Amino acid sequence: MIEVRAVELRLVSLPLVRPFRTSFGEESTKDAILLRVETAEGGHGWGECVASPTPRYSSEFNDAAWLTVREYLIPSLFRAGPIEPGGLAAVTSWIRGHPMAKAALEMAVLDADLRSEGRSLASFLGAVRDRVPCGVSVGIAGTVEALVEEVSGYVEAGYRRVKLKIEPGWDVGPVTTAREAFPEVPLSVDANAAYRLSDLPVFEALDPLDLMMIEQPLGHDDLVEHAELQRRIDTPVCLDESIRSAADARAALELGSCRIINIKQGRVGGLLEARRVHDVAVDRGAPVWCGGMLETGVGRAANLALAALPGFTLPGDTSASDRYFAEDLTEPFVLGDDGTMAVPQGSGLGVEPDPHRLAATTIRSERLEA
Ligand code: SMG
Ligand code: MG
Repeated sequence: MIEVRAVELRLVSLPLVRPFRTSFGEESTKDAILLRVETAEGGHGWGECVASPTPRYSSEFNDAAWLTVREYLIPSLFRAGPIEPGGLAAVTSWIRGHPMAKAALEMAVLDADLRSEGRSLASFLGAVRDRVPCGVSVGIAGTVEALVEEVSGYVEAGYRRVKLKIEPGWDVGPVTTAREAFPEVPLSVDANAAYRLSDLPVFEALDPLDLMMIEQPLGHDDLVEHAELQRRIDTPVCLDESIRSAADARAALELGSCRIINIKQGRVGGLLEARRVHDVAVDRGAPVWCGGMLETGVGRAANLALAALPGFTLPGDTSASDRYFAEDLTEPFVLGDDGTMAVPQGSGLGVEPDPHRLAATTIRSERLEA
């Protein structure tokens, strides 16, 4: 049981080592809300919200998440008194939507609870490995030369899979060039919902390139047209944005909308729902992998714990700290020469943000008490 008595909200901004461009825009800083909960017993826990500054990847965005946490989630949590972390969803279920805000709070509550028990998040979730294979996500580059150079660096670093962001006008050409330059490297593409079913010729042209998957090619909330596309191409479709719950995962796999699922705990409302998505996929024989939202070390620790579950059989977007930041908030996560990263084994998340780094990166903070 855990009783939260105070919560600190904090918006941090970290410069990215290189701007990250997707089909929906470019980011040159990582702006994230961090939550620190304090318990009646004097413990604490951290959570990171994966929302972005603008509602492009999903309808959530930082200012909205901040308000959701402050006005609705925290008052509900304070009113609930002592709860099991698994009971948080019931306490906040009256609040429709806002999965990223809910996930951040659940992460903090789980971290506090597991710290007090001296148990790691990985062990609590059911991890079966202590290192996980890592991939990297490469933004839309200015030129194919720049793309090949960037991919070379990641391949040399040891990443086990390279995902290329695509959009109309940056697809078959650059992906074919990358395939020719790196014939042996496991490659995938991610469109972030930038295409329509009428773009079938693009996917037919990508089909012979031996891609591991095509991620979220069509509408962000579509399942039916993805099923139609999957019937027409051999390359597995992977869904990201379209999977917001275990129920969505079940629907997608039964409809044939995808053969692979990208699991992001924030997108599905938390680590516990993420585990349920994993379980649905394992039951149906579909591989899953851990997605990324350019998390700081706090959220990265949670992703690595999740990626250690048995069904996460494909490399995730769980890259090393130096792929994102010159200086992370926590001790940096480092890629091993074999392209794997260690799953944190300490209590809870197993990491703690550095107070000096926090002070240097915080642009807004607020404290709420029961
Ligand atoms: O964390 O390395 C990372 C980024 C992985 O490509 C990545 N994420 O659609 O999968 C995705 C995108 C969403 C980024 S939105 C900020
Ligand atoms: Mg994606």
